Amino acid sequence: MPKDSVVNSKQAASKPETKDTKGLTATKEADFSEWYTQLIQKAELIEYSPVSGCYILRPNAYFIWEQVQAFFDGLIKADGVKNCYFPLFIPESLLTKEKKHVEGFAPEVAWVDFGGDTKLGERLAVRPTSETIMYDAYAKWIRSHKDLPLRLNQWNNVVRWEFKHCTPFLRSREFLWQEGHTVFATKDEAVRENYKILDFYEQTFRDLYAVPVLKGQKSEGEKFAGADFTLSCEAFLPNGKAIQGSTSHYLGQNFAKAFGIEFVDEKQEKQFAHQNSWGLSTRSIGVMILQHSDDKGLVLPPRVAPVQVVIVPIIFDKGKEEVLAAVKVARIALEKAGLRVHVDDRDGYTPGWKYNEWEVKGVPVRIEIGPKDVEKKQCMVARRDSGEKKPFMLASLGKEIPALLHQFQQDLLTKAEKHMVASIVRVETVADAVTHVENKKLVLVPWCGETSCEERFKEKSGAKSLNAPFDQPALKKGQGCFACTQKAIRWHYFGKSY
Ligand code: 87F
Repeated sequence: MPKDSVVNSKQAASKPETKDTKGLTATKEADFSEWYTQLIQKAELIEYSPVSGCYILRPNAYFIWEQVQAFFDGLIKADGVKNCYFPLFIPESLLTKEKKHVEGFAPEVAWVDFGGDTKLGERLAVRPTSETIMYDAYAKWIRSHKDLPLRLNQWNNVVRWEFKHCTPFLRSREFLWQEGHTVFATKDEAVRENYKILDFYEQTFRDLYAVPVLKGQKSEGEKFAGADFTLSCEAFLPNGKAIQGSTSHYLGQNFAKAFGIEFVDEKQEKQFAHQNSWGLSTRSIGVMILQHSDDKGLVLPPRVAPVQVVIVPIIFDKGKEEVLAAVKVARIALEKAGLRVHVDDRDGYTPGWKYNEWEVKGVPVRIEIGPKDVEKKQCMVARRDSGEKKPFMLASLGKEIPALLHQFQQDLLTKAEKHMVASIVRVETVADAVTHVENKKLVLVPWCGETSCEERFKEKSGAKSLNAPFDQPALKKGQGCFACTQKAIRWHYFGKSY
């Protein structure tokens, strides 16, 4: 701090430098879980609520979700999907109509038994997902091939009463998501949509969150029980763990048969429809946090950051007016360039204290403007990701900061991509796979596809199957499964995961 600062040092010190205001005390490396807990609270993303496993999304978190909503919503609407809203409550008889899909999930369903003191005639499930209530209506709406395709989406909340340990964003008892439910006359159309939606998810992860994903097909053991097949986007985090980002299911005719979704085709013959369902949830925010953040706190990709640029005036008695005038000009130029700007001109906080705060909150770019800078018609610009600090000319901020943010977004993605690519190891035996998984790698193995191999490998390594990449390397002639004596049918990713 320069000596002639007018920020009263006593005043600054009197601001409680308690746990609430300082940076993080835990590191990502040494105590990952404490680091995450501190980060999400100090970045003002999350507040804990009186209900265990249910979290408050504060404006900083909700803003991110709004960007994702706007982006993904734009993609699906341009593709012809329409939004709608179905009720939160699902009668028990409806939820259990397609037995296979709820079997494993039944313990997680939350129920309403009473309205006031009056016991309900039939208890109501709090929606854990909307297949059943939507398909009950679809059966009424769909009569002819002319009613198809039917492609609806909902942005809503769902409840799954988790008994495992909950973690904000990653696993909570209530979360926000979109659920798309589409119906087609033919398998071909449904499957094509299914892959396309997965591309939209990949785009959302890459372009907004700067998170690269591995696209592929889930194993029989890991797919949604109600589906013929499940596609997924899997992210790979710096701690060596993979995490499922989103899924897209081809439901075949399974639900159509259970709910009577039939149509008369062009030849006047009755057919069961082909369906998809697909979802992306607020869990994706957790994936982004874990991908980019560091020991100083949150690192936000500019495209989702509530504040993209923070300007901190450095005020001394001398030159105060000039600094404030330069700050104002800079702010207007940046806002004109379409950026989300905040000027931190609070009294009584030292610049350093302010820097810490905005670093914890993940603001991508900080601009410092002091009297010496103004004299030189410049300012200092600091990047949140690399910590790099450089002088910029004040007059060119409106052009250069947008370019810097663009580069910032790109650099986050490139860094994550490099890490992901460098972490993928192709191996052919369980022994090699175990070694690499222990070294925080993702293994690509030739697999026969049997669930027993998956389970055995999990016991040895703690790693689960993630997905089988669409881009399959050629299997050697007679290539055996990595875990048994049978022939391999495909290459599949395995890794430790959330
Ligand atoms: C919990 C309770 C009851 C997941 C549940 O992935 C039912 C379920 O069906 C359940 N948890 N699921 C699977 C959800 C499948 C599917 N739904 C639409 C998605 C994407 C969006």
